Amino acid sequence: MKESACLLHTIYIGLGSNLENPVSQINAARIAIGLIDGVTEVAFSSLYHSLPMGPQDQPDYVNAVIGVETRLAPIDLLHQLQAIEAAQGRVRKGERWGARTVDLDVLLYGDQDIDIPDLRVPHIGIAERSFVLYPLFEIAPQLVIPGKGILADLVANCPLDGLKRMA
Ligand code: A4P
Ligand code: MG
Repeated sequence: MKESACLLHTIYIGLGSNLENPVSQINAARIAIGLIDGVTEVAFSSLYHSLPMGPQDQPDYVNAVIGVETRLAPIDLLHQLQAIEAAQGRVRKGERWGARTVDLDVLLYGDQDIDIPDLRVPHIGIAERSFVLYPLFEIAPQLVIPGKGILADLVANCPLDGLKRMA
């Protein structure tokens, strides 16, 4: 794993689940992320209940955002997150935006713009999704999203779309 000369970055990861006890899935993924070698949790949002974006014949989602610090290279972090998805039984059926036990998206990697075959950061949907913007704003209200603008402005212009913070 490449840790080497990389600087310490703050990374935000979106967590989503709508299968097999979503709250447990999110909590298990949070623990697994904290156990990645070289990754330290610095913030974790509330859990949010959200209506499915995409196909409507699937259960509602639970979403959250975690902030971590790491020197891992972006692609290495992505591979670690994909291993966690696989360990939690994620099956990719080829349907876009279909149901899943857990989905871990790299939302932001410091202030970097990354566009390589397997990874685009900021995440492509970051600026339009209430289930990403609101939990992110809860833990990092000062953020500016590269290429998109001030997070507070994006939140102010994003309808809740049924998003509810869970107790
Ligand atoms: N990939 C590229 N950039 C990234 C990134 N920044 N983070 C690539 C993570 N992966 C990234 O992802 C497909 C490919 O994206 C990967 O191979 C990776 O190399 P995937 O997880 O296999 O597939 P996916 O998640 O079904 O596709 P996609 O288009 O990423 O979907 P999204 O954007 O993750 O949306 N509704 C609610 N309410 N809440 C949700 O969380 N999530 C989705 C999935 C749909 N509807 C939802 C929710
Ligand atoms: Mg995804």
